Amino acid sequence: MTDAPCSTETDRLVLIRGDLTTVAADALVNAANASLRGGGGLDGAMHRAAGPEMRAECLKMRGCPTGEARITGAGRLPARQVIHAVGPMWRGGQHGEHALLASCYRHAFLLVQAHGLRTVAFPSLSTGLYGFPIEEAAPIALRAMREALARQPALERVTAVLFTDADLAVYQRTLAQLDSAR
Ligand code: AR6
Repeated sequence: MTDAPCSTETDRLVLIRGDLTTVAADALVNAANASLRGGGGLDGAMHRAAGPEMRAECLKMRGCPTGEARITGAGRLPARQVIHAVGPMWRGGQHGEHALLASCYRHAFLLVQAHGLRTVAFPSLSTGLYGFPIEEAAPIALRAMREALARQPALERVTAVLFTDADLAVYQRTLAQLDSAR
């Protein structure tokens, strides 16, 4: 009998369909905008669910540049912290959008590491109101997640929470393609 395999990056990367505001994790990542003052989409839902304390903390931050992230408490959300990541608005794909999206994920993982967080759940950043095509965003997101899992052994679980079945299918297909290219 062989021992159970040790946790690989693949075991620790989970894709689910769901509502991020109800997912329990050390950190939930919000799809914020540069003002950090809240907005529509997931950002609106996160702020409504978290309550006024998180909003007050966000307002003190004085914004966050696109491609970066900031961390606050999570108020009433089922998490210890919220990481507010500011993804790029899609402007046709020739304005650095891909690099900025990758940078967003990297910054979020730097905060996860700096704060000793072991589980983190992400939405699909930029692919809603900001219009980034999900087929192009998914490989950027999944590569960043796998790189972080490889570099951070203390990271127990990274969950990508997709809002629709169609988005989940894109992520599943993309992950299978990345795996087969290994
Ligand atoms: N759980 C998981 N995913 C969700 C949820 C949810 N509850 N709600 C939406 N999504 P978006 P963006 C998905 O528009 O594109 C805000 O106004 C959604 O289907 O929330 O980064 C901010 O203030 C999509 O796949 O964020 C910014 O101004 C993904 O989350 C701007 O929108 C991201 O959609 C940011 O735009």
